[in-house]
Amino acid sequence: HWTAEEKQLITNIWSKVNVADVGGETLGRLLVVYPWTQRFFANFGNLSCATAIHGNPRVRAHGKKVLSSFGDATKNLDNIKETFAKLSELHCDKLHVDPENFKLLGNVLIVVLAGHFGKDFTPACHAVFQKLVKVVAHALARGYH
Ligand code: ZNH
Repeated sequence: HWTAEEKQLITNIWSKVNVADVGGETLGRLLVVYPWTQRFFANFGNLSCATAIHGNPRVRAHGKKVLSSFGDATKNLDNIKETFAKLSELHCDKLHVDPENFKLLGNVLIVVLAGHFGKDFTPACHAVFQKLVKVVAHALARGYH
């Protein structure tokens, strides 16, 4: 369900994404804007304020891990469900992350990408990423039962 243009756009943008920077900023912002999401990271140390969150090396490292994993979607656009099947079970059975959080993270990611790319984040880029984060969130929610 992806056109050649959409695939091209995603590959092109993703090749320019700094996964550590964008990942760290995305997870950090999620924790600031939706503070209840901090409960999943109680063992990450100081999350007492926005400055502490954005300066927390464990937030940055985990954000990088999550965004690298998200990048797998861009390389497997035609089988995103299978790509995230294992992770979906992990987030459900072991981590007990409410799948609503995948949508929140996706929207924060779009804000961060727009900030990083500026004028290059065109309406077409926005549309294709909105679609991608939706498909990924759906794939991650699939293993919930
Ligand atoms: Zn997650 C983990 C991915 C979202 C929470 N994650 C994780 C990992 C990965 C991921 C890859 C690792 C695994 C292993 O180790 O094996 N995530 C992901 C993705 C996404 C996500 C792709 C989307 C896009 N997560 C998320 C959210 C949340 C989370 C939203 C909440 C809020 N995760 C989590 C946790 C964990 C994880 C808690 C665990 C951590 C530690 O290590 O401790």
